[in-house]
Amino acid sequence: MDRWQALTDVPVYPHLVGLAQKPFDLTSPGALAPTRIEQYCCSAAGFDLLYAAQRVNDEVLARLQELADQCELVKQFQQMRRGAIMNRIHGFASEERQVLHTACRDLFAENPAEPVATGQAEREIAKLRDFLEDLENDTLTNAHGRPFDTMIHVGIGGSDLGPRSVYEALRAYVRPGRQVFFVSNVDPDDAAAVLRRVNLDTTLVNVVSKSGTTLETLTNESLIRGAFEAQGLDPAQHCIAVTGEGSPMDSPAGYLRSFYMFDYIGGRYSSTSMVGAVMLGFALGIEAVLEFLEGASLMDQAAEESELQQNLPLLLALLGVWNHTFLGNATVAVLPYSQALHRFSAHLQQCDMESNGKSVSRYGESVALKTGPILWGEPGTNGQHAFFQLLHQGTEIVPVEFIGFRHSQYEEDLEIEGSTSQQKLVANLLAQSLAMAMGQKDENPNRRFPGNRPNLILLADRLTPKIMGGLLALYEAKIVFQGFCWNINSFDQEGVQLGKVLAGRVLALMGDGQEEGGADLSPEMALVKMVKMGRE
Ligand code: G6Q
Repeated sequence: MDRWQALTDVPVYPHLVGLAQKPFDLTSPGALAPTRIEQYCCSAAGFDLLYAAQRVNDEVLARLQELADQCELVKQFQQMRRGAIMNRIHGFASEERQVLHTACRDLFAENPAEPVATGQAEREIAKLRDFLEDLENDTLTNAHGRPFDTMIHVGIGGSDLGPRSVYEALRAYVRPGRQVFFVSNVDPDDAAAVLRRVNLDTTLVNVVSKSGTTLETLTNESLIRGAFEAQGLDPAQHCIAVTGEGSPMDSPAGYLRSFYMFDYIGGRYSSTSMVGAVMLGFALGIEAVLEFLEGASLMDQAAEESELQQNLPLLLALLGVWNHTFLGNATVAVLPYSQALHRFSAHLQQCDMESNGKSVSRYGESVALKTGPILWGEPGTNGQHAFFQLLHQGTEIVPVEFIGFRHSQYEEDLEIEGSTSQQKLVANLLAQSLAMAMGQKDENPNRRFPGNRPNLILLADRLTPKIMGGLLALYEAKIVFQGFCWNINSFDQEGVQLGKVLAGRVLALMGDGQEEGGADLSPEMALVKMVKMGRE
């Protein structure tokens, strides 16, 4: 949006503000007519986005298209995929990097958007294929010639949340006899609990850290290496690494095999790089990895469509901007009606809030409007028995993004009282969508449902590796489009630095550390004293 430095300067902005004064009334008779439901549907990469239950009409959609055009959202996405430097704050010190997570999956086109990065991705895939074949044909075994059957994936933040949510989503396809555990927290109980459950003799440890310097990951790696040594096993025979080229972890001595992720891939966007692929390849096999990448690639291509109502990621993004910036809703709930997606909202929490939780524009100026919403969620139907009360009758209006599937993964289902469990699941999703939109009148005020709670449904046939790749890429593109629209840098995370620095200072004081000079205690020391007092 270099022509417009702030969303408020974009010509269509006042028109959208005007339309937001009287948004489409979902509670009016016939509001959810069959024609509207059929018309307000956008399909791409195996997904249907049903958005009739949004507070939009054709006029709002036309203005949102103008917003996309005036902010050049698709053009910026195309530039990003082709290697433009997007991770920057103009005029100030910043990361100044390309943003090329899309290159990791641009393997299926004859002419990749950014051939150099895709070439690097192809080389890593080839290394992964060799590694998996070596495991398969027993070239790579433990010291006693036994095959590895377990992987502990050690990483945190972007090196954990995406891969973990993908593993959980695709557990149904894990190869018999293989299993993966994750260790992320520096809380020693996290590693201890996993170590109790595995047989280290046949376990591979996949240490994942782009920087190779992350406190939690290095601590957990040392702890786990110590556990191998305690059992008389050589950790170097069990550890593999995914790291940045030239990082402190980029050392063949300590690891059986190493895979690279590159500078131009942000941690929270890295699930389709080796950060997710090594774990996924071990668990599911190389073919599933390729399907996963293909699904993501199809969604990236869909995001280059110029028509809003044909571009599923752009539409998802701009409906979110409408709900947040123009209708003023502070949060958004992503509610998958799929138990397998139980960690997906946790991944999105990071991907969305670390990307778009920003207060300065790409020009270093304070933003005039709110940027990223608070994103949260849990699977349905469980959530219905928990926080849905607030969604239906609370004073805070929460736009909802439902995710559902026509078929279950395992297809182990039974008809009970005339319907299968999958039918019950999907029926509940549809019912919740309608109840939130249409509401209900009642003489008893406590039984009234105000309705007009915007929601949408993302629907696919079945949660497969390909669909999971598409879902991941869909939300990545949504986040990127929204960041472009708010004209913020969605690719850095300066906001996590201060806490890290203070933690280092506090940690030094937690030992026998003394404060230098000054009669007054610092807040850090005062707090440390409070913690220590509890132990005396
Ligand atoms: C993500 C962030 C952050 C990062 C972790 C782990 O976008 O940069 O969550 O992924 O701090 O970093 P390493 O992979 O370098 O250990």
